[in-house]
Amino acid sequence: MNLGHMDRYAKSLMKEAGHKIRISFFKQIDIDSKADANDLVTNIDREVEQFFISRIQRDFPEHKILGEEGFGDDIQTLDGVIWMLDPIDGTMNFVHQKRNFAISLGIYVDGVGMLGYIYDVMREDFYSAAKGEGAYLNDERLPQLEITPLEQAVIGISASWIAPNRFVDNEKMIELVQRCRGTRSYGSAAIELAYVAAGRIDAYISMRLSPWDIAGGMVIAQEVGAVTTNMKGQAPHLLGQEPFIVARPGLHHDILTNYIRLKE
Ligand code: 2AM
Ligand code: CA
Repeated sequence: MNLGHMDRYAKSLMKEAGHKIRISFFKQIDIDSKADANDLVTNIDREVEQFFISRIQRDFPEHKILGEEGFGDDIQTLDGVIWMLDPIDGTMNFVHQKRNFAISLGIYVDGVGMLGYIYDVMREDFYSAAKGEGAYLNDERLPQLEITPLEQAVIGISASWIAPNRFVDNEKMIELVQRCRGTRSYGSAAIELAYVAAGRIDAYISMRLSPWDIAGGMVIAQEVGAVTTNMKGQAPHLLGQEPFIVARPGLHHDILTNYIRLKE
């Protein structure tokens, strides 16, 4: 397997898809909802996923694809090469704001993340990493993350997890919000992972993420020393939805042990 070739190929595919999304604002965008009324999907999400799949199937016929919109393969195990794709991460932002969404792609080999990409399409910020070779924002290498105490940390978190909810003890989350320096919510898991990697926020927490939301970002974040786990401190299993945390080392342990109380 030639990872260098796959890396160049994936980067050019991402850029081409980003261009398609930018020009999509000049045509009709049809909005549907999925599981619930606020879980949005558009014809552009579907078209971009189909674009990736047709290219990958043509040029890497042995590889499998896990895509959010379901046009890829039915993935039951992590064996082999799997491209984990979210064609638009942050669809609500795509629809309401026309910015703050990303294409997210991770390429995994036998369950190990080898290549990761997040493309903030409207800013044209391209985050990428190859396992063991560092992470980049456009052409600049991202530095290793240093330790930051909670009192100086900015945490990416949605207000959903501070309000009473069925996943986590929200009183502990209120304590977390009160102790940290500040909170931010960008509405795209991929962008929040990229921001942790770039040192713009210090942690990101979500109680319900899917493999395609985190696959690319995990490769990038790990390359700068961020810790990425589920709320039990284990590697995310990447075959279904799970609570997720990414943070600087030290801070990850502090948040997980002192503030996260899952409701089982
Ligand atoms: P999406 O826009 O691709 O659906 C917003 O809070 C972040 O969480 C986005 O990255 C969004 O991805 C993801 N997200 C929202 N609802 C989700 C759900 N039900 N399952 C998995 N991911 C979800
Ligand atoms: Ca999506």
